[in-house]
Amino acid sequence: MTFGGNLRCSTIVTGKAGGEGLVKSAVVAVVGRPSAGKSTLVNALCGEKVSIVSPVPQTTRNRVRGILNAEDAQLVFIDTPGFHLSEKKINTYMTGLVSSALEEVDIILYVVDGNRVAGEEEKAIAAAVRRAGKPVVLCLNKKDGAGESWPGIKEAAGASLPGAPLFEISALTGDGLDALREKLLELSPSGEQMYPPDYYTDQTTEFRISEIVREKVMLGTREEVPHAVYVRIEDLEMRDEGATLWARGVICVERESQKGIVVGRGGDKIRGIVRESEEELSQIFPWVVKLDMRVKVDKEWRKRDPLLKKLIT
Ligand SMILES: Nc1nc2c(ncn2[C@@H]2O[C@H](COP(=O)(O)OP(=O)(O)OP(=O)(O)O)[C@@H](O)[C@H]2O)c(=O)[nH]1
Ligand SMILES: [Mg+2]
Repeated sequence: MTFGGNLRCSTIVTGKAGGEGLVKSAVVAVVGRPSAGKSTLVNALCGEKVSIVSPVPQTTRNRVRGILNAEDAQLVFIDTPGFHLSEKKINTYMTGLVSSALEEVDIILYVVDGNRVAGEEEKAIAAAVRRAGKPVVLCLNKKDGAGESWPGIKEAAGASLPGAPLFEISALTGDGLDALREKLLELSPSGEQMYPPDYYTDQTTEFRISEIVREKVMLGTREEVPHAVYVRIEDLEMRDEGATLWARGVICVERESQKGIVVGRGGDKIRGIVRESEEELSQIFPWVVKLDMRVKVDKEWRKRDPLLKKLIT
C-alpha cells in the first residue's frame, strides 16, 4: 500500500519543458554549529514544519529537504546536522553528511548563533564552507535575543567569510527573512523545477512520523536520554476507509534506566509522547494518525555501523 498525499515524492519530476519555462531554481545547504537555529530557519523559509526542533544540540541527524515554492522560483533547502567536532562514530556519520551536502549544492546558507562566541568548531565549519567554493550567504541568527556580544560575533563571522553577504535575522520571529529570501533568489541559477509546486518536502511518511516522535521524546526528557534515542516505524496501516493511519513502531534507547525514563511512572511519559505526536501528525497529514509505540533497549546502537548507515542519511 502507498501512503501518498503531497508530502511524499519519491521521484524527481521535471519542470516546465523548454527554455522559456525555466524558473529560478537552486539547492541550498543550510549548515552551522549545533543549535544555531538551522531547522527553525528552514521551517520558517518553507512556511511549514519540515524539520524537528529542540533546545538539545544535535537534534537533526539527517539531511532533511524543505522546498520553498514561489512564483517562477523553487528553492530546495537541505537542513543538515549541526557540525560538531567529536570522534564519536555517530558524529563522524553526521559531519560526513554535512561535507557531502556542501559538495552537492548550488548555494551554502551558513547559520551562526549571534549570541554564542565562536570557538574551534565555528572555525572548522567556516573553513569547510570556504573550501567548498560555492556562493555563501551568512546568517547571524537569534537577533531577537541579541546581547552585548552580538557586534563582536558579527565581525568575526564576516571576517571568516570575506565578501559573503551577511543577514541579521531571527528565524524564530521571521525578522530579516524577506531580504534573505530575495538574496537567495538573486543568487539562484535558472533551471528546471525539481519538485511539483505543491510539495514542501520529499520525506517519506515513516520518516516524518519517526522524527516527530523523536522530537517529543527529546523535548520531554533530559540529560543523556535525548541523544540515546532513535525511533523506528515498522508498519503502517490505513483503517476506517482511509480516514485513519495506524503506525506501529519502537522507541529505542541504550539502557534499562533510560527505558524507565521514557516509559515514566505507570506509563505516563510514553502516553504523553504518543498523545502529543498523534496530535501534531494528525495536523500534518490528511488522516487521523494513531500510534502504537513500544520502548525497547538497543545497547550501544550508536557504535554499530550497519544501523548508523541506515539511520544517518
Ligand atoms: N531566541 C531564538 N531562538 C531560536 C532562534 N532560532 C532557533 N532558536 C532556538 O534554538 C534552539 C535550536 O534550534 P534548532 O532549529 O533546532 O537548531 P539547529 O541548528 O537545527 O540544531 P541541530 O539540529 O541540533 O544542529 C531551539 O530551542 C530554537 O527554538 C531565534 O531566531 N531566536
Ligand atoms: Mg536541526
